[in-house]
Amino acid sequence: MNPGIQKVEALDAGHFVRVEWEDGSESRYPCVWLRDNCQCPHCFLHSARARRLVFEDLDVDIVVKKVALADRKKISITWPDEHASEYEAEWLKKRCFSEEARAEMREDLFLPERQYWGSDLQLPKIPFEEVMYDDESAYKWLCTLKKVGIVLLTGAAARQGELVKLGHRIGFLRLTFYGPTWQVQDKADANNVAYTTGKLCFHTDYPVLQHPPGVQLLHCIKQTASGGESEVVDGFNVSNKLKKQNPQAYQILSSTAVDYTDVGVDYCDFAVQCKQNIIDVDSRGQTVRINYNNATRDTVFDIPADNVRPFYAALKEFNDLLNSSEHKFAYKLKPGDIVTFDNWRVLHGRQSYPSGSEVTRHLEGAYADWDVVMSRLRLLRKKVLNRD
Ligand code: OGA
Ligand code: NM2
Ligand code: ZN
Ligand code: ZN
Repeated sequence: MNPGIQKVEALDAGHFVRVEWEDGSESRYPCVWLRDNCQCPHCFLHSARARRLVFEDLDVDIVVKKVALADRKKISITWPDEHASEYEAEWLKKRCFSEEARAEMREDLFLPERQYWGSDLQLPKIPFEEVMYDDESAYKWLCTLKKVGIVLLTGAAARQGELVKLGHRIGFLRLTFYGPTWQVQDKADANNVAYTTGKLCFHTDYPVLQHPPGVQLLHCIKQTASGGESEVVDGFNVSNKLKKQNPQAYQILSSTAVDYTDVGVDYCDFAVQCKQNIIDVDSRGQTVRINYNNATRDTVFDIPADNVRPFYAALKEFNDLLNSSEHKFAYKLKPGDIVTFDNWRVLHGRQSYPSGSEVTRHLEGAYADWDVVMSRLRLLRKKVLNRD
């Protein structure tokens, strides 16, 4: 179990509180943070689990007047204005500022662990029914989706409507200009290249949106006899490879804002424009999102003329790596299959298939946001592991 508190004292002229735990370890808490996070009903609205204290009322130079051990599971602090705060041992332990404790909390909240893959991918599969009715299976689905980036759900009915059910299971789907769900099939006067029988080279969906959908769901309702095979590639894995193999190309793709455009009519009329780096990197240098759809890359290209050729050379390097047999994984969807994948990480494509007067291939698609998916994952974890 969690250790109790052995000793508590003020340090640095009252700017810090030091807690000594029963296992001999220690934690240091800045007093401004302690005051800011007073859990009394004046300072904290427990029904909303949110701070009531307004920032204007926080003295950022505050020091403790008195700190004491209430019992081994609680400390109490008296502030200069006589306001009294209490903090529980377990609550404090979780919020310890040490590097290790923060890393542990970070992993718990965000599940940053990644399993990179290439052509060796063992495509994770879970029955659709299980995910719908069993919390453990649903938890497994979302954990794997986060860690590996792709999960195939099998055995759904081969008719429209299964994705709406899956959306309710998560919370809600992401509405876009293509509708709450959308039908991937050959269409006359297609408003998107996806709605033809043509080949789709590796892409992420919807980089023309400022916040592209985090998760994509594709449900196979009808599959053509020849052609129409699917391909996926781990964009984070390939981006790491590019960085090693050609730092210059990586630098260009992670710093050049590419124009994207999408104009047309579907759910309603639209004229969308956005600038995105093809490789988005966070402050620590980790690739966090791929924004690449060659079809919607604008003819307008708002960079100096002399930078254009180097950009194309860099994109060619990346595109070649995506398509190398070492990196890509091919499969063919069957009616009743639902492929779910991280649209910020996994690039997907399909082979062309014969066109004709009849519809020989039909997928229903939908999007969800990572905020919604991660929220459901945390709630399922709590239920399944029976913890807070
Ligand atoms: C799409 C897409 C894949 C397929 O509609 O954006 O990538 O197999 N479709 O048709
Ligand atoms: N669809 C499949 O970026 C894109 O245009 C991806 C989106 C039409 C909803 C395709
Ligand atoms: Zn208070
Ligand atoms: Zn797509």
